[in-house]
Amino acid sequence: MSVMGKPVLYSYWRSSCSWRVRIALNLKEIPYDIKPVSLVKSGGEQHSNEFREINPMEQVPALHIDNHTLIESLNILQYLEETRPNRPLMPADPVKRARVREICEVIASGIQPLQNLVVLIYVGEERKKEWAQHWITRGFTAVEKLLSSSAGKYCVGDEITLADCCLVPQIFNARRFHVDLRPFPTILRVDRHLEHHPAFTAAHPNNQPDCPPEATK
Ligand code: GSH
Repeated sequence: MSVMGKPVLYSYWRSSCSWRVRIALNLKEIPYDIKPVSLVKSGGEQHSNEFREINPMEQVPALHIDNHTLIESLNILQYLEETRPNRPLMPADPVKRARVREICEVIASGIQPLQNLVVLIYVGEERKKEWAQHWITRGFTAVEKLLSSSAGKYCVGDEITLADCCLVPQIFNARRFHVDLRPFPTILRVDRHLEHHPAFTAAHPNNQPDCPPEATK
């Protein structure tokens, strides 16, 4: 029988996709080690030959778990849910499950990829802020509408789900790009309920081992 060590998360402190997985690992109380991958050092360690073997998309996160290395944050979240069903992060009701996946998809397919580092580099320094603001605002307009009928205390009802794991890091990115969040009261309400939750704060970029000290000032 093979010995399975602690899961290892390839993560970057400010990566919203890594943060999604950190939150889920924390909520499910799965101890893990972090292997930082700097997205900026030497042109980005995600582009190294070594890391390309781990993730051919040259992106974080990747999670080494149960003797396998998994990529794609939503896939990783789903795997954790299927293999560690304690502290469920998906509702039992099929319609609510669909609502959770809907919110995850809008964020993970409709917002985050458009403001990812590799895209912003392509868009260029001059336009990147306006570009990110445009796409985040457009996506958050949809998320706000979805939450207006699904949210209780959290994105879907009153239990924390995978949708919350995706939303909170995306709000952080919105603030980073100075998006006006006033038109999104439900998003802000859910954020207020989660910002001091220990699983979310432990996963926050400022609390990561690779967070540069100047970022927390
Ligand atoms: N669909 C992927 C997932 O959900 O895991 C996206 C991963 C992704 O975009 N990761 C970003 C990244 O590694 C950080 S949040 N970017 C590196 C780059 O743009 O060069």
